[in-house]
Amino acid sequence: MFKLYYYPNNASLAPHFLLHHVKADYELVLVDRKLNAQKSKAYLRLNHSGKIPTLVDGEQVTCESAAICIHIAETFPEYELIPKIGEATRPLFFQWLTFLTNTLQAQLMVRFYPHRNTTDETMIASIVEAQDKQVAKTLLAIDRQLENNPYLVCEKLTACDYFLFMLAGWCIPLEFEPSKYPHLLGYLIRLSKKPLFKQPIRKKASIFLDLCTPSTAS
Ligand SMILES: N[C@@H](CCC(=O)N[C@@H](CS)C(=O)NCC(=O)O)C(=O)O
Repeated sequence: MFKLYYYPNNASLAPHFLLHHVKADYELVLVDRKLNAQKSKAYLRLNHSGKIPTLVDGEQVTCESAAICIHIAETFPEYELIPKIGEATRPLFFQWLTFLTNTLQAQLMVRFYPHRNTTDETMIASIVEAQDKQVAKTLLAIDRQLENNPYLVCEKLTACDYFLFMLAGWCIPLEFEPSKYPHLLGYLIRLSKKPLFKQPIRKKASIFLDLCTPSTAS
């Protein structure tokens, strides 16, 4: 039995999708951010950074959303959510998952928590403005990849798609201008129609979809 320490629409969402996809036996444990539970002594023993998510798999404790996704995908190889060793798409899988977590996720963290990146209050608006531009460039790179590929890693749905779906949801409050990213938007709409992206997880995590109306699809 897996235990996923989560908070709705946080970085726990991609692992949550994957656990659901592979029909794992899992339990969700709420880490209540409203009570700052991610910094409680008990949680810090599991996750030294005090960040959500954490996955407990027997004696194995894994932190970092991308690492958790890899662990789940590799534990259930029959679902082919990660290419096998030797497959040409495997390096691409790592390329895109790393890009998502190191670039898009990291940029979004600065965008949403600008005060953590300066000691000068007067700089906050400028950080937000600059970061919006960085996020836009990153989304454009993803949009280009999706121009000729149905999924981020070419032909097949992988853990990367769940990760991107999660991060795309975080972009909604930003100026996520759909016409700038027609391929990304078309892809999100296609994913949203898949049963696995629907209830109960999508609703519970308040994933975006509203933005992805068919009229804006490419
Ligand atoms: N690199 C980590 C980052 C996780 C992260 O930033 N989690 C946020 C929620 S999305 C969090 O726990 N924030 C609470 C805090 O910073 O105190 C991962 O991907 O797992």
